Amino acid sequence: MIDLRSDTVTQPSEAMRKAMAMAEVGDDVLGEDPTVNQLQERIASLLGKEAGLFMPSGTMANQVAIKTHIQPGNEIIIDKNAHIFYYECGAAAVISGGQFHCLGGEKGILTAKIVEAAIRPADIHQPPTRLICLENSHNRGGGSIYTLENLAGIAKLAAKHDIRVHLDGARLFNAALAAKTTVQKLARQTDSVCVAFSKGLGAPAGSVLCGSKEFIEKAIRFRKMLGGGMRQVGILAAACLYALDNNVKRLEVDHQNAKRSALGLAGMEGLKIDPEQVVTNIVLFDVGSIPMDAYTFAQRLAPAGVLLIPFGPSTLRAVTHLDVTTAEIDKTLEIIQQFLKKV
Ligand code: TLP
Repeated sequence: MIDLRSDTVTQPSEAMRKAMAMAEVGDDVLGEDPTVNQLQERIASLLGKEAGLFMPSGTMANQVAIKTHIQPGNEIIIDKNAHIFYYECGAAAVISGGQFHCLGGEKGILTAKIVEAAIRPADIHQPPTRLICLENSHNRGGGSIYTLENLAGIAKLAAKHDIRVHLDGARLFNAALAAKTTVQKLARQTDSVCVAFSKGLGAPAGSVLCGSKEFIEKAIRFRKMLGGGMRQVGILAAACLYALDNNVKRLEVDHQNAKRSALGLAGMEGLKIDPEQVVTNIVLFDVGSIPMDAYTFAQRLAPAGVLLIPFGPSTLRAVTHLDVTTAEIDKTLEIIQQFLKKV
């Protein structure tokens, strides 16, 4: 089975499992897990932040960040397709009492100009804008990315209005690679940032939230409140450290495979995709002119050996990752071509 539903489906390799088994551990709620501490310090320094905090998931990292940044009734500027708004169960409303001000970025990417128009004036009738949440790369935007200049423009605007910026960098390493910059340059534009290890980097779980020392000291309490305080969790942190050492550089292969599949799909009758737009490891394509919705397409394709995820009524998503080879991408294209002949 060629599983392109997400880069979250990757299996920990033998070597990663060995690193996990050998990890030195301690009680992380007491701050005594040496492997977790090593990971937190390493990521914070890599991202140019003062401190880092290990999280069980990207969702918790985002939600703890929001809780740490805002007060109930505050407004959060966000793209309407951002993971935080679209896929996190309304958590910011439940946990932080935040109100979203949703904007429509181009492929999910906001600009200072779009954001500026949404910042609330000092008017007692209106909710104060306190936070801007950005996503890089942007999942529902098809792996689209922020240029460093664009991020810097938003950061400058936010600082002028005393608004914080949080970056959902679940796929920040992919974004930096595609933007030909470093994760540090991107992260430096924001007050807080989280990166995930359970996506393209291939670890079974784990995200790290980074920010100032003061921010992380506050965030630890919220992580505990939400049940994210874990004990001998160096076992997971060891997988993340292994991923950092071994799986960052190879993301290039995933990007090449994504481009290869986009080019292949673009040549197939009935499918709509612009390969130029595919810059990281996420491929979105449209089945618009085929008499079948995306859900049925994915369901009927599965028995032929390819798993995709429906991402809208006529949109499907394929994500490349370390458990899919270039040969399997070619096989996928063959299978889809055959499938299209039959429908
Ligand atoms: N994304 C998952 C699904 O939830 C859609 C996927 O398959 O892509 N931020 C971004 C940008 C994400 O894509 C995800 C997961 C998260 C946060 C949440 O991470 P987890 O699953 O660790 O809570």
